[in-house]
Amino acid sequence: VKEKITRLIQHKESNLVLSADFTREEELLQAADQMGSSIAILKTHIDILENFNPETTLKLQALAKKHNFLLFEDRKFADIGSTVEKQYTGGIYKISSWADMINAHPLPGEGLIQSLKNQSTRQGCLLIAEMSSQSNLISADYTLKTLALARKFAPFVTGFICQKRLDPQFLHLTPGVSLSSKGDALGQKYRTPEEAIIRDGCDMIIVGRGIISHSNPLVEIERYRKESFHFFLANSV
Ligand code: 5BU
Repeated sequence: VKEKITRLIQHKESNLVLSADFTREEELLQAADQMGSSIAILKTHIDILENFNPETTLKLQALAKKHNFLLFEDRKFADIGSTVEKQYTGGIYKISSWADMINAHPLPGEGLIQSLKNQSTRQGCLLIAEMSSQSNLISADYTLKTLALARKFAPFVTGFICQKRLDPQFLHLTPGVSLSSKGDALGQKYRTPEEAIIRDGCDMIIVGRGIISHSNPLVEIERYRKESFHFFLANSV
């Protein structure tokens, strides 16, 4: 999955992940169709849709194919392996049937990652090694232990959700990026694409409200794409 993403970034000249945090299916599908050409990955929270239906993910897959992006379901699995297996493959969302990428909090330990790996065919997993929110409970030691788990489960573990580069053999996707805001009222902390990529060494930026809450998302997304791809290239020389 890592090689696939790296090729996609070069091909689309985009290291941008759109966090499509919409609560209506029609808004999610419209954004995916209108902005799909600007992104490498579409990140979903499928369980926040109030009108999810079995066709939603088929339509998302069709748009992913049309615009050549990957689907990353930000489910943040964080339970024992046995429970996670059902959350991943079952329920109404059947995440393993459509998502190209998933993520997990490594807190429960190896059994969780093994369970996700057992149920995956083509998917890659990102481990949450750090968070963007103010006063989160992740310590430097926890991050190091996450790195060790990632090495053990590579290449199924493709990379990290993190705030700074941890190990160049993995992809580093970072949330908490905005060109217009420093944070929100509930502890989210933002830095700019330049800070995230050049200073902190991340490979891909995850942007939600900076784009989708902007008065002109279609213009704004191209601004994020161009800026962040420019910094991506500067990092890789
Ligand atoms: P925003 O609108 O750009 O703030 O959205 C950020 C997204 O990234 C949102 O979907 C969160 O669930 C997600 N996120 C985050 O913001 N910070 C983290 O540390 C992790 C995920 Br992990």
